[in-house]
Amino acid sequence: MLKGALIGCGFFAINHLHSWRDVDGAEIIAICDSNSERLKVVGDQFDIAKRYHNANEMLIAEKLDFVDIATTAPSHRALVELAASKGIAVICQKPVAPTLHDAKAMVAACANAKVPFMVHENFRWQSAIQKAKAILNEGEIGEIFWGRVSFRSAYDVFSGQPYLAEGQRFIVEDLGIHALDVARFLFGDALNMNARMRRVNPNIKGEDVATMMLDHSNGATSIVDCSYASKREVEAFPETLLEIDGTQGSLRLDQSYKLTFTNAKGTKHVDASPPLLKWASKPWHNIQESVLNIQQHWIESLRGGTEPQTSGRDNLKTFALVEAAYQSAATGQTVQMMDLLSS
Ligand code: NAD
Ligand code: 89Y
Repeated sequence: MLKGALIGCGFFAINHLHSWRDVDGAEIIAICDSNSERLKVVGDQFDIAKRYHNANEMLIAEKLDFVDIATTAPSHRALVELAASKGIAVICQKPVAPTLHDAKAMVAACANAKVPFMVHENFRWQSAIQKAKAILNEGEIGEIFWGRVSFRSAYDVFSGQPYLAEGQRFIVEDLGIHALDVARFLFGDALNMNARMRRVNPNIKGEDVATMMLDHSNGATSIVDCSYASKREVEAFPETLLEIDGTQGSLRLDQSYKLTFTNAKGTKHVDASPPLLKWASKPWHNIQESVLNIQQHWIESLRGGTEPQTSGRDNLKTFALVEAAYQSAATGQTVQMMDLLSS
């Protein structure tokens, strides 16, 4: 059993802790939160006796194989660098940092300390997205030339995560980041970014609508669009929808996890509904199962000595797309990814 500790016992960490109970080969032996109330509520709920207010004290006192950081972005760099300084493998929630500069420093700190580092970028681990990827890998629709990754909702995310209403940046940094990672997962790395953004909800500070266009290095073009201002007949939260066209056919992931692909052999319909884990609740269950999947992947990567799919190094390419989207929206210009990644 690999022994881990969790830092940050807030809203989303509950999903981490439920998942850690289900992951094969790992257990959480200690938790840390600077907020005493959260420490007590979560420690009691998950029956974890070792509780710390200070991450440094916890990392000194406990013998750990890894640490799982589930705080919000402003604290990520200091906590990841702390883990690296102690030689402890580290997972960090998205967005990895407030700036690309910080993200690069975190990746460098872990590389210098030879510490495995994964960003908890979980949407690609949703079973519907995995099923779509498997169909593409089997060559069912040929070579992809166009794709769309879309997340449009009017779900109230602010009651559970009030900080989302406060930042100058909102939907691309918080949610679009997942859709951009899914685009990279399905269509490959991006060469450039064009983005347009706006705020519709007057009660928040950041943008809640974004439309992004990417050229991928294999020649495909994609649209990644997200909105928290889209009132639909049936609320879609938190489903990521896909439209993909290839030289031999097409694939669609429509609302209610309806996956369809068409090629010369005809059309196939697949129910890509996620499992409802025993601790999960709708509509969050597709996100919740992806937390279990990514945490299991982390343990397998640690055990096998392999780089996790969304390692810090890999995630720089997703996070740079976020930065590029804000730059492009602010200037109206195309942003070349090479310029951001090499600077
Ligand atoms: P939250 O504010 O509810 O919880 C954060 C907790 O961290 C708080 O209890 C706070 O007291 C604690 N904390 C902050 N700094 C600390 C420090 N230095 N040491 C110890 N404790 C500290 O936030 P949340 O909504 O749970 O979000 C946490 C992260 O999870 C964010 O980065 C968010 O973007 C991410 N998130 C990811 C997903 C996903 O699907 N991957 C979904 C929701 C949220
Ligand atoms: O924080 C966000 C995330 O990562 O997934 C959905 C969310 O909770 C709200 O946009």
